[in-house]
Amino acid sequence: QKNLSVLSIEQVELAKMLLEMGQTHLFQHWSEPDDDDEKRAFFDQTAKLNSSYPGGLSAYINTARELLADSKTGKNPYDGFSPSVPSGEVLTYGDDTFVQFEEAGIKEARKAAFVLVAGGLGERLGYNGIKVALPRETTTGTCFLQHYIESILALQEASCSLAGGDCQAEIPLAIMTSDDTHLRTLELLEKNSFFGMKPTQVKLLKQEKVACLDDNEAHLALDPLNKYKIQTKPHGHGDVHSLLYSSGLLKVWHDAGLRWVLFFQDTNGLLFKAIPAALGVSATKQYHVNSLAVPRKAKEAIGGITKLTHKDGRTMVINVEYNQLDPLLRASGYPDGDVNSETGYSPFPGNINQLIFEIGPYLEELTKTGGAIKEFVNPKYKDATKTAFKSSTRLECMMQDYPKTLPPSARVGFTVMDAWLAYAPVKNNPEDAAKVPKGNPYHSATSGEMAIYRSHSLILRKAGVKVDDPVIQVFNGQEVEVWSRVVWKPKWALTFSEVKSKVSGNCSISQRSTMAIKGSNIALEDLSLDGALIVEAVDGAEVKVGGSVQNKGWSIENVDYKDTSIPEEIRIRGFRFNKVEQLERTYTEPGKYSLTP
Ligand code: UGB
Repeated sequence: QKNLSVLSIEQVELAKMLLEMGQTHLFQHWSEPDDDDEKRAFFDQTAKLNSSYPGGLSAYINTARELLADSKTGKNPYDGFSPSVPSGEVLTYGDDTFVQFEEAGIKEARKAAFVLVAGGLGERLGYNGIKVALPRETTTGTCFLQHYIESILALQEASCSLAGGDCQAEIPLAIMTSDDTHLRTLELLEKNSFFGMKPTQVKLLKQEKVACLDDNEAHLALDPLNKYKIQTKPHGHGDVHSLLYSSGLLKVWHDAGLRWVLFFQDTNGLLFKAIPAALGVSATKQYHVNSLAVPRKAKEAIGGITKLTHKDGRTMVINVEYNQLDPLLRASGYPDGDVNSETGYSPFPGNINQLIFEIGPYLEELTKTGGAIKEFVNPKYKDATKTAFKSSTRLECMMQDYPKTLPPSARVGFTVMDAWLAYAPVKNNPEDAAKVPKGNPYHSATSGEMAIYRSHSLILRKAGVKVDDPVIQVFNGQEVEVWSRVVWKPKWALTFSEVKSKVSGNCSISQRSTMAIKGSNIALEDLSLDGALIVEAVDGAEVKVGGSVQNKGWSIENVDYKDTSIPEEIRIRGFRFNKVEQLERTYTEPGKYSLTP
């Protein structure tokens, strides 16, 4: 009572709620003559935990009790549902349908907003910095965030010029950060002038952590180092929905006439190759929800898109997370669980967590739910009695679970594209990547970068360029295909039609070559490249590149991830370039140029 007398009315209410919710233990030591500041800090923290969770802490504790009870009895979250393989839109890169979807997507892009979820620290990768600051590839050294922003700006420009060039669209970008990533993300943006985006175009939304739970009764855990602080842990990427709603940003976008919101993750360097066509599918099929997927290898750490049919007839098409797919299949008459079919892939398409929602229905749904989505709990029990935890746990949620609460009338679809085109995440550290079963993707910094080169090489091949076959090399214990190191800025080409329009005659690129195109009006005509070629041009400079370019080029050196004399972002790849010789040209003034050696 003595302590409560110094509290505000709101704080007293909060304390009462906690006591009613069986959290008396939080106050047991409060009669000790500790500093009042610590007690005030406790209430500041509790008020924040209360306000940042839809329904407040009491809702959190109630849900936790239910989910912990289900977990204790071993209740299967998919009880009553049986899985089957859903049918979706399967695209083939470069065919007529694909090209039409890309065109439709570019047209729609000026009505889109992008949301990058970047609150995770990437424990599996073990990198010390924020993941969006990692180079997407080391030929140009462009980091993920720069590449994402440049892609959005290129989409904006392409979409506006398709609309006749008179549109003022500024595609907004929201970035969900957390205490682990917020300051460093802001610093990266500010240091680099937002990579060319207007600062007002970018909004950072910081997710808060949630309270930890000590036991099956959902007693909130106190921080082991501070008895006036509740221990907290990340709640997962699903927070993005409640943040977009509670910040009012979604409504602002809706009121501004935007139609689509596109969610994406921190380290997929290929993603924007898939965006135009996927957005085209959403617009053409009028999907409320469209998930992007790629063929999935059994046991690959990406969720499987699954059709779930309930005994009562309900059906939904939803991601089943990678750790749940195998037990679900085994429990539903597939005794082998998560295995490849005769195609060499899992029959369930792999979720790459690139989601496209139509804003109208999305905002309508969030107005009902406040952005709360289905959560789960994953306690590590001390023993089989499941009465005590090894360490505190918390509720978690995933952004792709959003459709779980939608009515059957919602149009929920998915779009499958080739993994070489759409998916190259950087998630695993070198040691773990090297242990990935042969034939499954490594999802490492090594494979992530090599996938960029493969994708660009394959796209050029489809556009008629003769690109040599790759060679196989081993870096950090991972066997990868090494294609010609071809990269281009998003403004050079976003779609297949754009690539084709910039390549003509007989072009060829040898395997040992490097080519970086940094400018929008650079055309390749009868180019034969055997070495390294770097061309940069300002907007307004039109450059024709052709003839035989031959030089010593850039060689690839192995580096060991354990060699701490090498910067972390390089050594986690297992290789670096030795820039022996290159033809490099930079055009800084508008005009017409021809580059022939
Ligand atoms: N993230 C946050 O912003 N906040 C958080 O609290 C946690 C994460 P992971 P995960 O496509 O490769 C997902 O850890 O969760 C951000 C899908 O669930 O990289 O293991 C974080 O910064 C899975 O179905 O991935 O697996 C990052 O940008 C599959 O699709 C993003 O959330 C898989 O991704 C993902 O976090 C995949």
